[in-house]
Amino acid sequence: MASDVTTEARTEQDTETPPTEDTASAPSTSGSATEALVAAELGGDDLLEMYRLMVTARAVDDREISLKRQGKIFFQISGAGHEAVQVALARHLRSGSDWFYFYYRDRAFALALGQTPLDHLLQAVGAEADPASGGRQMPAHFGDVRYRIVSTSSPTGTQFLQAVGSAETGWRAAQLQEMREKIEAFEDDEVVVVCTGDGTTSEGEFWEAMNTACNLKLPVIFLVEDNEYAISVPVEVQTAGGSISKLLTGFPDLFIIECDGTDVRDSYEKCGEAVAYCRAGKGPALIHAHTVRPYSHSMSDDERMYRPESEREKQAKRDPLVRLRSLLLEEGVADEEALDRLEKDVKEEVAQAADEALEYPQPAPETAMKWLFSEEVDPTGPDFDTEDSPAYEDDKEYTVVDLLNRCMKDEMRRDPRIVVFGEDVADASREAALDEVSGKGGVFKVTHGLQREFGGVRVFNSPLAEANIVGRAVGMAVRGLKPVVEIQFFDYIWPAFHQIRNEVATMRYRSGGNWAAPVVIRVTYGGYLKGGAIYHSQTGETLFTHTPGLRVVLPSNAEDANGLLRTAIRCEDPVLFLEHKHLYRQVYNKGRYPGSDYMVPFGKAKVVREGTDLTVVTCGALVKRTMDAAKLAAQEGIEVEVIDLRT
Ligand SMILES: Cc1ncc(C[n+]2csc(CCOP(=O)(O)OP(=O)(O)O)c2C)c(N)n1
Ligand SMILES: [Mg+2]
Repeated sequence: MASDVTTEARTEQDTETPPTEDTASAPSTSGSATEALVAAELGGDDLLEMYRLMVTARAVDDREISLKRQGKIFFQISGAGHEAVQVALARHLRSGSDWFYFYYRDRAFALALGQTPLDHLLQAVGAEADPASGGRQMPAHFGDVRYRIVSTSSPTGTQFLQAVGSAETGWRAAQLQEMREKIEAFEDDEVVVVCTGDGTTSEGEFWEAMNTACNLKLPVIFLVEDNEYAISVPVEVQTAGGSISKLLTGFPDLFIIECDGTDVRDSYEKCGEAVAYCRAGKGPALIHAHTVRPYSHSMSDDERMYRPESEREKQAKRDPLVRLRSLLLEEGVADEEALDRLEKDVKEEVAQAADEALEYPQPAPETAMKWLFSEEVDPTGPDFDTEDSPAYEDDKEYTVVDLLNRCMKDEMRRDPRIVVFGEDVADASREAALDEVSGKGGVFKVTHGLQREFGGVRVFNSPLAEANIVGRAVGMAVRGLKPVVEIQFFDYIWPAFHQIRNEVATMRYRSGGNWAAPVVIRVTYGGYLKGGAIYHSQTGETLFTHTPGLRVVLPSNAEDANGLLRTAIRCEDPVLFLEHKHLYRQVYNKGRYPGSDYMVPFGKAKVVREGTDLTVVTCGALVKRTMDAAKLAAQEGIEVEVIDLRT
């Protein structure tokens, strides 16, 4: 292997005997994974095919750069220097069947899965026909339902937990036939690939994802494309010890391998081992690929401001296109003339695609709000309004907690896609204990008995990590599960705010309706608790009502809570369902069980008191307080109308 990077293969770690410092750091040839490697050697035709893809990716970048200079597009970020490992890994994967969470440098990867230069250029020009976002995102935010490339967003690092959630969907469905039947084209040995730069591994969500992927032994391939910089910040500032793969040593069942990401052969061989390991169900894999970044971070950056010329020259020699071209010549796969012709043809093809893309219209201004919510299923419409025909069984009165719990039970019986998870929501994670204990079922008991009835595959505890809960839920929802997750206290929702605001709420919109994350996030909020103090009392719903793409619900009584939660679960939009803690077990807001089809639509407020002098518009726990005040006002002859917003 012609390489100036040290490559190192590390075998699956034996979980029984944790590696000592020596064994953990010693390079060794891989054992079981290599044996499972079925990939054949790369032949001349394979190398040529890979070269064509890499040249195409670079040509698209170069074309975009010239379009940007001409003012015809508004931004450019390239995949230059990362192409080799991407096309090498792609050869081990099943396009249209495995799942992909990319980042912005994965152009060659996307092309290798089947996308065309036109697909990418349509996004660059902001065309409505852009398959990734319908003209709603910046260039290089890849996505394509045909190839299971889930919509890429701009925040670095949000992809990891989503990839875990998508892998976990298969893992759970494999254990439950009724769930499996609902998951589209599910395969037992499928893998989920998630890509990242070196800098982005510093995000906390990377570590949360690693933790869960290892804990559940999920088939997630983490590809770290390490170009040694995150914009201007070098890797040794970013990562303790300067090597992410060394830092990860010790994660159980994680297969770790390094490769020269600018060398197709080395990358192909090492990626093959990682894929074989994951397909065999042994756990997740980390491919640490050493790449280069010959074109600055983006066109908004000039790396000469922080990288000396000598360093830039050194990396230019490792440009994967230069290296593969030399290899093809050295091995006599093609001569100079043939390669020149190939490059010329590709450039012409890409130039034509660019001209074509420029002819496409951008989305019309009146479509600006399209895909904020589902265009097909409208939870504000009559299909979700059975409020006037409750099917009461008897006159018994139940609390908010009772009727929320009842709604979840009804819905879980009806729809095997529903999974419930969060902190302490299970009855007992150690299932053997269930015979002897009554079960926890949430710190406020709202999920009590769900695990006992529906099992641990559908009802389970998460780690104590709120982004983990919501990020995984996104990855499950894009695959068709219906996660109904719990954030234990509103005061601790902030680690998940990033996922909620930038991912859950935007998934449908930013992908031009191709992907959606209809997650229900139940959250306890509010106070009136003795001793709740500042961290068990917050409301803060306005931050979410100002998040486009999210529905926010605040029920004030038990019947509404039941009907609104059913709407939240059955609709196709993401919902933040706020449950005021003080309302959970009051007597005044109890209600009768309204039947398993009772739904209150979103956007429909309720006049809870008639009045002609004054109107108070309120919601949640303040409904009762307002009613009390209205009674006092009535004694003074003032008739107050009270409206409960509900959503
Ligand atoms: C959460 C978040 N923080 C900051 C940014 C701005 N940003 C975009 S790319 C980038 C550097 C990423 O570096 P790395 O992960 O090494 O990937 P590379 O660009 O080097 O391939 C930064 C800071 C962002 N998009 N998202
Ligand atoms: Mg980097």
